[in-house]
Amino acid sequence: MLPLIPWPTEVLPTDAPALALPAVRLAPAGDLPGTLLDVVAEQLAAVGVGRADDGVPFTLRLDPAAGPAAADSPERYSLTVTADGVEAVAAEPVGLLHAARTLRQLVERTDATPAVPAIVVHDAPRYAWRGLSFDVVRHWFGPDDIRAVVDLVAAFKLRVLHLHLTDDQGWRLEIPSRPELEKASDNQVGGGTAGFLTVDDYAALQEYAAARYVTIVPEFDMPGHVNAATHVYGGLTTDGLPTDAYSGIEVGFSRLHFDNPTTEPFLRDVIGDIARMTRGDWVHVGGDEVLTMDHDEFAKFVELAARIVREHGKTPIFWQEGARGPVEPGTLLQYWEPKGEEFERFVAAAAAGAQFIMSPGNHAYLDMQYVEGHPLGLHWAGYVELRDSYDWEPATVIDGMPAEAVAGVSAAIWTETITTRDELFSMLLPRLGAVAEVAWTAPDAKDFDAFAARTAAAAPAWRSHGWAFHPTPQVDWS
Ligand code: TNX
Repeated sequence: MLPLIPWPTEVLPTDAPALALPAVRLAPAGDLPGTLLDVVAEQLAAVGVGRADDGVPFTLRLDPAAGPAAADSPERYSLTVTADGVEAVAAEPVGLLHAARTLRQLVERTDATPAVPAIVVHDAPRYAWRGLSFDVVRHWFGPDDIRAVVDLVAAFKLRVLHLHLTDDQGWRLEIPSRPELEKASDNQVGGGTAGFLTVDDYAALQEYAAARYVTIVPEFDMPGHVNAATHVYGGLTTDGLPTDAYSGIEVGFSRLHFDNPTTEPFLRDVIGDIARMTRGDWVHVGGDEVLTMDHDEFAKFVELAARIVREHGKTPIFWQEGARGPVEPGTLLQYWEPKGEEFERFVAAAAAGAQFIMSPGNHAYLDMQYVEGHPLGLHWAGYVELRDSYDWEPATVIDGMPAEAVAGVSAAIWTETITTRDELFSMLLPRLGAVAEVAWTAPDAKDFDAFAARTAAAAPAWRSHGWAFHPTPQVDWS
């Protein structure tokens, strides 16, 4: 049983004996970024494989012919393990890191010397957009926890970590033009001390993620979910009075007002600063669950926020509600709630050039309880056991939507009920592996029983990395 998650395009075991791998000597053919080699070494160090001049040769080479025969993804790669050493070949540097991640999952540590089976892998992802959306507002998770989550998503070859940074309970990112927002950082669900990413924290996090080929996508959620902002800036409300701090878990009650003269300057300051601080191409501007605003006012917010994001050279992302506004080609919409009556709107948005990130609550919301009575999580989208996270098809979730309109898949974890890193990881694992496989693996190569067996085989490594996981009865862990 090869503990590979997500399952690759082609796996060709060979008859050659396993290769002992106490240490590797990284042998880049041609110029490769030094940070890439360091991160490759870090992947192997995590499973006890050192880096040494007299180690087993591990050749890393760029070659457009890498990967499965028909693959055109820039992430395609091949990995070959023989008795003489290891070779990774990829079209682009990210593929070399994917090869190292595959190698990391293959390392067996049953005895003192790590070893890998002799094998050939040709691999490429189905979707380019493979991510996790992570709420660091409802309960505060700081830079160390976020880095641990970067490591986890990277291990499953995901490319995007979307951070939900603002909501009713707190504001989690320093905005230099609006320094008072820090006053809204020391609150979370249930009250208590929380925190805030400074400009430097945010830059360092993005650098850490970028070295692992993970892009941080920041979200400023508007025009709802803004109580942290109205708590600091009373001028954003209609009576000019600041709202009270909020530490409950209701949604939908807070809002901005389009015609209030303070509103557009606030959007321009916040979106402008976030865009300037962000290395990636995207800024998420929310748009979800505004339950107290009419259609026309909401549409004006969508148009304005998208325009400001574009003025700063970034691409806007909205939750699916963004389809209620004018949609420009290239806009990304994140599907989350199965609302059949909105499907026509989504199809129209796709026809206008929008692309969809699929995060269906009943499959990809990893803050849903596994089963009734599970000690953590909510259940508004149902109970989401491992198999529910695995058995779904992104291209057919929205009736009538062309398959090409799907940019990819994002799992999501909201933290109303989740307070510690172990709780967080026990909701992410093993389900994040299932969503990663939905995003990466060809539909006809998926098989839940095989996935469950690979999950069991991966668990010892998770334990040794200190990654908590939920021992769902859908897996035979023995
Ligand atoms: C819906 S998903 C929300 C969040 C909640 C989440 C809880 C979305 C766009 N909005 O505000 O935290 O449900 O599962």
